Amino acid sequence: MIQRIEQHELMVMLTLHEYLDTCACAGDLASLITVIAEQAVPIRNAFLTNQSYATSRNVSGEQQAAMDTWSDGHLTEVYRSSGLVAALGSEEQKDIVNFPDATGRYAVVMDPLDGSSLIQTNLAVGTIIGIFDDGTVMQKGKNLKAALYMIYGPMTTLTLTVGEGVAIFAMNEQDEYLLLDGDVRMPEGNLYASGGLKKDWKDRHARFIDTVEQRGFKLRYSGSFVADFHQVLKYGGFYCYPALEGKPEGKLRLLFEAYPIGFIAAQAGGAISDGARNLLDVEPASLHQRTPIYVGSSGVIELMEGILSG
Ligand code: AFP
Repeated sequence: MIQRIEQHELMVMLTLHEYLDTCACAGDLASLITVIAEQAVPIRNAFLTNQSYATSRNVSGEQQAAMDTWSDGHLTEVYRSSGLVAALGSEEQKDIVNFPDATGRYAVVMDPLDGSSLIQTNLAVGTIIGIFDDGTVMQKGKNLKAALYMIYGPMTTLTLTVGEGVAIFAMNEQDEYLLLDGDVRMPEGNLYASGGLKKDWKDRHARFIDTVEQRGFKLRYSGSFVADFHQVLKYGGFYCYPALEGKPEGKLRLLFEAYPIGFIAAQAGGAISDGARNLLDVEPASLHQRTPIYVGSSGVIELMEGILSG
């Protein structure tokens, strides 16, 4: 396990390639992770010419931003040409995409551009990826072999787990990822993000939010799950998009958002729940299944489950 590299040691930061060499993951998984992570460069460059909303809607009925469709199409072609991906489940595509010519057996689940409604505001958005190794998209999140997200913010960062803890990298001027933290541990902390209109919160959710606010938790909510989660990963606390009156499944998707982020959270000592159970243990019933999400520090997730279970 790579130990945390203290600030004064930044000059000896490992590259992504060197970090993956220290992990026990398969060589073709390291290759797939690398080629996905490198797409931060073309995706970031595409923002300038893809600011608008598309006329289309995704299968979840949400209006697609031009960057949603651009990044989805770009990453789909990257998987196809890699030959390593047998199947893909994407938030932006109705059905599972199969790649019959692939020699590899990886199955990818992804939200190609999370937070796309923020692109015109220049707030941080990102790409969320989960990787299974048996060619099957529809399976429990606990079976993931790797999960990663890139955030396009003041820095371009990559947060990654291959099941051996969590590492965070930042991209330098040569478009190379350098290790910032090789052993990320989520502290308890006191930040929270809660989606949904307050008038639609269920009583027990409202009681949970009151409880944490009484304990000094402060609101940090941007509208980008991946960015809000990253803040929780670093400082502690939780992000949630709860079940709402009239929307019992909440908003976020189980496969494309909850599973990869939940796997990373668990690897950093945190937890993910739908309010009652560990979401990584939930068998998906449909590709675009939504779920209530509470993800963050293990202590506050336990507190939440106690309050929501009454
Ligand atoms: P977009 O990708 O459509 O911007 O949605 C982002 C998101 O899925 C998640 O990243 C945010 O936390 C959440 O939706 C914001 O939802 P609200 O707009 O309802 O607050």
